[in-house]
Amino acid sequence: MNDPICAIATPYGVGAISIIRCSGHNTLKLVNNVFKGKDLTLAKANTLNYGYIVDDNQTIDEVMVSVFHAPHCFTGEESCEINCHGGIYNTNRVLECLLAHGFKLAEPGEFSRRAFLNGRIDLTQSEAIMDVISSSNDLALRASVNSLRKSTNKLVVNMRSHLVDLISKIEVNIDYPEYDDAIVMTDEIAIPMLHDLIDECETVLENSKIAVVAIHGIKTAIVGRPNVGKSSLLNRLLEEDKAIVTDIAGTTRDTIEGDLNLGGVTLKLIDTAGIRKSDDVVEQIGIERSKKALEEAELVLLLLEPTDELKDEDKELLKLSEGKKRIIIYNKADLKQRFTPLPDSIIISAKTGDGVEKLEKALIEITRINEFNVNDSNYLNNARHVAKMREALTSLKSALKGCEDHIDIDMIELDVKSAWYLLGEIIGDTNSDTLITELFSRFCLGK
Ligand SMILES: Nc1nc2c(ncn2[C@@H]2O[C@H](COP(=O)(O)OP(=O)(O)OP(=O)(O)O)[C@@H](O)[C@H]2O)c(=O)[nH]1
Ligand SMILES: [Mg+2]
Repeated sequence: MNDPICAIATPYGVGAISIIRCSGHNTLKLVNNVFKGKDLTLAKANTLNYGYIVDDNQTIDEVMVSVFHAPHCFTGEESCEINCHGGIYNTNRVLECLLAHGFKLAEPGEFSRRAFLNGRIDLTQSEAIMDVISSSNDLALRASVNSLRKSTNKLVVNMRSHLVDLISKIEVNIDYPEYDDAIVMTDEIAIPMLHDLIDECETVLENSKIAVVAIHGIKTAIVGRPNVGKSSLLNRLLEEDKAIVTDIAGTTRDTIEGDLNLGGVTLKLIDTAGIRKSDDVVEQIGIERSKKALEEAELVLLLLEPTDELKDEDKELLKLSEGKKRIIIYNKADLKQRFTPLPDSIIISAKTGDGVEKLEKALIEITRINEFNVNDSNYLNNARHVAKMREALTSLKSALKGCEDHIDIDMIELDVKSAWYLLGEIIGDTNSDTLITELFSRFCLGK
């Protein structure tokens, strides 16, 4: 498992320096065999050592080698990083030299996997490393760094600890029935605890929805009949002439996207082709794309004209967007027609900008972005974690239903344990020994 491995850790290309990472059994001895300079096997931990990589008496590169001793380094193994000059050829030559002298080429993610297997980081932290790398805005970065600093781990460990409390109470009751009547046990102990756990899971999942929106942006489709001013609204919100605007109905044929930063959060706006019956093949394809954009959208901006009369297409769009987060907008308010707007709608003029500020406020409100505090640590920002938490919630609900239906407590315990395992999968801890150790640590002395 801890065979010596190495890999180039910097991007492929020419730069100031490139780094080759080495880790595993005998790493320092093996590197020392091709290193001319100080004896690396005697070098102190966390030192930088100047020298040359030499292969068959040929000097390949002038390098600095940082030396780390187990377990106080990323992988938890003896390891080093060779800082080469940042060229492609010389770096590859150093790598080849290491491969010829006892190292294996590391697989993708193998350093992090070893860090995880050696207990240096948990699964959420290894995923956070990837999330940090792929962050594209400040919130995403801060949320990933929080997770790197174990915020997700703490959240999950805390919930699991409540689950262990419940499991231990059930087990004690099975072995030493404090309550002769199992129904009393479930009604007085299990049901209130399960309610608390379910509430906690639901709160975290609800916060996670807001977090995901805040971090990754919300897909927002602008839909409506041709000519209602969808492209004008896109341009107005983005403050640029992104989409073509004309008074010809059917101007927009394909979806047009643009990111709107609102209060530090991204709305991924999608302008769509106007919905109507059309014989034009290109327009028909555009309309299909509009419907798809609407279907996939997390938020819909449905544009109407300022009149009482709803056309069939308007009715169709109102129906298609029902149940979704949506804002109904009457555009062209500057034309000042008398009409009775639908409830909770917003009246604007994309042309003059009137009402657009109100619309922006409504956008922030509907996404509840302003409720999200990246430092709160009561959310999950990784899709896998959210999926596992959802599964755990299903198990907890099943346990609660079991209690309410007065089924055998052993069966209820299975569901509670399943929730414990599922949450464990978030942090990469599904070892039943851990449950046993934790369980017994809660029993009183002598029992
Ligand atoms: N008076 C007035 N005209 C507007 C307003 N918004 C858009 N228009 C005009 O309405 C026409 C259509 O605007 P677009 O933004 O192209 O409409 P659209 O919904 O994107 O149309 P399609 O792409 O054909 O579906 C243009 O002539 C715009 O100048 C507004 O608030 N007031
Ligand atoms: Mg348009």
